[in-house]
Amino acid sequence: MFAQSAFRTRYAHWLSAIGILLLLGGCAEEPSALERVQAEGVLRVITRNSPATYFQDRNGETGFEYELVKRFADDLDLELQIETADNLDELFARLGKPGGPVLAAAGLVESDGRQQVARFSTPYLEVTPQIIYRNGQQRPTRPDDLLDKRILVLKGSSHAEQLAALKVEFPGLNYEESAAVEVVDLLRMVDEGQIDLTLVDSNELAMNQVYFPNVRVAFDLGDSQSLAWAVAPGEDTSLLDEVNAFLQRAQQNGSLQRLKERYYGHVDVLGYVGAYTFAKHLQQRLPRYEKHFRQAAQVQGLDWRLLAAMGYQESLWQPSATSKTGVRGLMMLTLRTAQAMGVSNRLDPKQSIDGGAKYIVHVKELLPESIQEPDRTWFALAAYNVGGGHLEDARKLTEAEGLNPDKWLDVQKILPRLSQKQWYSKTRYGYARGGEPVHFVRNIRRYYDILTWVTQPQLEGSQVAESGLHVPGVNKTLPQEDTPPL
Ligand code: BLG
Repeated sequence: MFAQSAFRTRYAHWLSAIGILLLLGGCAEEPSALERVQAEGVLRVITRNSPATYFQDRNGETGFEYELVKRFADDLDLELQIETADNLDELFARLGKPGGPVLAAAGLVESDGRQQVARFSTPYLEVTPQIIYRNGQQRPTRPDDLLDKRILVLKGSSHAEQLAALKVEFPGLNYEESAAVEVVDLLRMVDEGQIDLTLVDSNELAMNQVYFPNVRVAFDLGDSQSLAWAVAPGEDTSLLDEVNAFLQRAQQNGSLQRLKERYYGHVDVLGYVGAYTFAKHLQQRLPRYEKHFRQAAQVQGLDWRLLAAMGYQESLWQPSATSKTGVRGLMMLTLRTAQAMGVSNRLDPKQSIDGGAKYIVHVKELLPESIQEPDRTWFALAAYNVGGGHLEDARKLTEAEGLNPDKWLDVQKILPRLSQKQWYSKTRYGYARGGEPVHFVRNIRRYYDILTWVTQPQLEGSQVAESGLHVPGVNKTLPQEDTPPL
């Protein structure tokens, strides 16, 4: 099937290529940028390798820019080829070179200095440049507080341009630019006290706050700015017009908004305090249990990061956690579940993790065949939390509403009804705190995404060791030995 559609696609491209040649022969006009891309059947895009743009995760290539540009390529029936530049100067230098990338999708601010090197699309995201400092240091609140500080920004960035403009007003301002780092490195350097301050865009911070417990926003430097895609400068606007039409469609059909929520919504979901608390626990608690998560996941055929995400949601990775209802341990097993899974001591973290892993596989196997992945995993999590009986009740109510009982998006809308008498009185298993599994699944999915980003090999700067948690862009392994509890 794939081969057939690939054949058709390629065939179509040849036809359009022949069409263009005929056109050329007919009127000797140069094909437009868009026609050239269509004739070749390939969209070459240049980006940066960072969590906010493009990286590899458990499912392959991903990232905000990647997903958006992939939709654009799909809309035009083109194959997408991504290249990455080591720094921004290189990115602009390569854009539009013969045989090179025709489009840059890399979280680029449309700044004055860049008008010479590129033409920008309509904006797809508004961001605010933010001065970042280290928690515990005196918080700068205005531009004069930046004097006599060690400030580092990306070479060739809009932030370097902003600081250059500020230096005209405050000649005592000093800052450095580096082409050897990415935004994650800048944030890490602030986090670890190697530099005093940096300047990054609000979306980059939102995405990375969960890795760096000590970084804080000092103040916004100037007004919000627009991120846009870029093509090479010149008269030909054919590709840019197509890009703009696509961005407008993505805006109107809500797909752009959904993408923004997925990538930049952590802080909205976790809150600022939640985001840096998670970062702290990632460094101080997870290393103690990572080995157990990996082992249990291997035995049960699961992704260890999903188990770790469950453990964070259940207990914030605390083995002695106890709920009001007497559920206990790192994976919060009820006494009944613990007994059924052969767990003799729920407070033993290894036993708890092994029991939790076994139980999630067990409840997943009991789900109807009609529920497919990835929904199947989300349903299994809900059953882990609220029980299979109540989940089945919610699925029946979902069906009665004309919604799809095999889709998590639909069932999660109905689950909260299990705590309202008018609804639960009609069900087999009766009352349940139906809102709880909805939060449970939403949070775990969020933690799972974050853990996936944190542990991706590509951003680690060094070869990944089989165990040991890495922070993206950081050439270090966090300690495995016990650290004092918070
Ligand atoms: C779950 C059990 C399910 C059980 C449901 O409760 O515990 N899961 C585990 O033990 C892993 O087996 O389903 S049943 O066997 O079909 O009845 C329903 O009873 C645990 C949940 C309960 C929840 N945490 C794991 O997610 C919990 O502790 N909720 C109370 C929070 S508090 O009291 O408000 O703090």
